[in-house]
Amino acid sequence: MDGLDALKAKYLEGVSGAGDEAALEELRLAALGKKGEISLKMRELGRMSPEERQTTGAALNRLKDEIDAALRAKKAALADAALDERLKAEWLDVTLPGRPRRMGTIHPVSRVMDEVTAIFADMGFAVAEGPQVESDWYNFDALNIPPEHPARQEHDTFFMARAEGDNRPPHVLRTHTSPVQIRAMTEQGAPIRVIAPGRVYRMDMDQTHTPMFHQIEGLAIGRDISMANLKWVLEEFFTAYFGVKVKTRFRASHFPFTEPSAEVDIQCSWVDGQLRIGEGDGWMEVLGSGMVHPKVLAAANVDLAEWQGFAFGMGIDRMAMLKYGIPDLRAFFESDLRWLKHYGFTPLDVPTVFGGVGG
Ligand code: 2NL
Repeated sequence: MDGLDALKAKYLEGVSGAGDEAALEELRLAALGKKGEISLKMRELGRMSPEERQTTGAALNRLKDEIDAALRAKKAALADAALDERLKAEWLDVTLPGRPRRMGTIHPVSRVMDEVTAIFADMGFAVAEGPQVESDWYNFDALNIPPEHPARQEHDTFFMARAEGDNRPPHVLRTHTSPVQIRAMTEQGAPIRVIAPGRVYRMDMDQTHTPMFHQIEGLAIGRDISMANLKWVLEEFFTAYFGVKVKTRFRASHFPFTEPSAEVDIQCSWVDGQLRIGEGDGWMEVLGSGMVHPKVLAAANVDLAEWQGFAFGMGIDRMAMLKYGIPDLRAFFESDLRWLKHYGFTPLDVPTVFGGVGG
């Protein structure tokens, strides 16, 4: 028994003094491994008398359990200590403010699209969207622009390339968002009230023109919709958009897709080289409009005997320049971060009619 007490003392001391897991493993092998001291002692049991075997066997088993328990406890204690060390060394102050990140801005075109959409939505217009690559039928024929019409000539339309023998109808980059409204009328039928904002393309590039620009068109078809409704809707729109009462002036004009047609001016004045909208006796042209041409209604399968309505179109980029005093159109599409920071809007400030999109 003395032998076992000595073994016990040796291993328990060893365990309590072990500095890491490797040392513990070494002790485990030395005591309990296949060729460990306890295991060897177990083997000697066979040569003992039955009584001796019983007492020594029980003592060995107890010793084995004790050493095993000590090893486990020490292992857990070492892991706890290691974790404590890490927690002391590594810490995180969750009360620190976050690192500042540069926030992007909303482009004036997107902002104005949102403002215009909010105003028309408030008057019952839904937003319609459509493809930017259109068949020439949707972009031209359906809008009463026949093949020989000057607007269709190569000089201002981008045509999609077509391989020799490709028999699909010719396609173009849409030159206005009217085809979106043809699609909406065809799919939904009358009555209908939609606006179609989006990108349009024309081969033109100078101080005031870019080959891609933005347009918003509006369409209202009902049983007795007239030019009077058009005038009210537009005055209501401009007044909400600019945040001051704005009068409009209609001048007779011509578009293939409307009859009669009118160009619309808004009231303005120039004071010390500064444009003021909604005051004075000057006028500035801002959009084209009219009563939808019967041929256009027919192209969209709308029954002429029952329905009529107005349509209008305006440039979004121009509306943004007027409201926010942005001088150069071409800078709109140069992606200059300084320009975007200066003229952009905070994403958190979403325009609504009740919040006042004007001003
Ligand atoms: C302009 C002129 C206009 C329309 C667009 C339109 C759409 C359909 C039917 C009839 Cl589906 N008309 N759109 C009408 C008049 C003028 O735009 O100068 N835009 C910048």
